[in-house]
Amino acid sequence: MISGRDGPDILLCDLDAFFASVEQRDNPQYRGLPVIVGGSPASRGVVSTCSYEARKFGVRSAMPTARALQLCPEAVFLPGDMARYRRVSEQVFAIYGRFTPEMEIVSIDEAYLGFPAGKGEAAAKEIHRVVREELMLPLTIGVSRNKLLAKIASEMAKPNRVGTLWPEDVPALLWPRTLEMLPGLGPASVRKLNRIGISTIGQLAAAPLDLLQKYFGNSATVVQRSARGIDDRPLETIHKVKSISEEKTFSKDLADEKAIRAVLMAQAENLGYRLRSGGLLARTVSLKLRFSDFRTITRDRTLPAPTDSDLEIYQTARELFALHKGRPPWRLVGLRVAGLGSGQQLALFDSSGTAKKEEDLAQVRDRLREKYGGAVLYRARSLLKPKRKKD
Ligand code: TTP
Ligand code: MG
Repeated sequence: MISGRDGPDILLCDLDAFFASVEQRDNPQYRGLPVIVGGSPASRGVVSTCSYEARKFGVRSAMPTARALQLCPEAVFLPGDMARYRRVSEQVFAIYGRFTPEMEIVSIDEAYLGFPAGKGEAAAKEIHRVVREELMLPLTIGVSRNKLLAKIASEMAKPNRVGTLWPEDVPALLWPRTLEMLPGLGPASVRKLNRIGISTIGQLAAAPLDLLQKYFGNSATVVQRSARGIDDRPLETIHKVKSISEEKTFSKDLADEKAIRAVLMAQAENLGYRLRSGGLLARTVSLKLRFSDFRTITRDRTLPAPTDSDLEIYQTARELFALHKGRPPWRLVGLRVAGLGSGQQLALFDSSGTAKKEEDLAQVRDRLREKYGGAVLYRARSLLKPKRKKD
């Protein structure tokens, strides 16, 4: 029996050669060349990742960089820029968030997404297209009915494709493959199994359980269920993210309250956008201030109802600032929203239309932002900020 027929469709989205792809995108002269991103060979660094061109030479993640450069002396070697990769990663996850709030972030370039049964494959194709068009990054998406098969589907489809591995295809497509294809089975386990004559996933699926128990103890059942394509692990969705924050340190301490409020407005807009992208609502807003003597305070407020509204976050921040601003100048200002949960915002002010208009404006802004990247439409107040530093 192969389970997973009743639950949602699951996608595993994994960017291809992520750091190297960002470098090739941002430096067109590296496109088509072997690129290695990693620690310096002089300090015994290791390879973080390498482009598919470099993989042809046998270069792999976690290999000493010195060894990688021996294998591929003509490679472009780069130390990497984590801050930039993190920003790109956030942009990618924000795109996923437009399609579903059911997102489990696994790593900087990998996330599981959930969709209603039957909708996953079409969503995957659309996500693949949007990521290519808007961010110009290669992405592989595996589609199935559970996390395990979605992961295997992506491994089979790599690079830059959408692939499916439905439970009913497991006997034909998965069982003939060797054990290495099964995530979670380390090289030591593979060797043990090979020694007792099990070399394909099909053989593992059919092996007597008591034989496997000798080698795997209590894990034998899980191992065999994996070989049969069964996996009941739920998505650990983004709702478990506890808080989202924005902060800014000024290059010169700021004494102008209006300028601080403009920064708060921009931060509230970013937080509102990030909440809406993830289909989340926040219960609390907290303000962080650092004074010129480095004293730092944070002050929270719980909202009457959960929100994803820029304006409500801003108004709360503004009130907190008025109450706790202390003595100028300020060195850092930050905003955080916490108590996150999923759901639609209650339309509290429907009769007056205020809440509705606010929501419409936020939606227009989000669409523009998705189209053009970064914040494009500011409220008048954000414009007070003299020069918005783009980061
Ligand atoms: P992966 O998704 O494992 O690798 P990748 O995206 O480079 O290549 P693939 O096409 O096979 O998915 O990891 C994502 C990023 O994490 C990768 O670009 C660099 C970083 N990373 C390390 O820094 N060290 C490592 O050992 C690995 C595996 C990844
Ligand atoms: Mg990857």
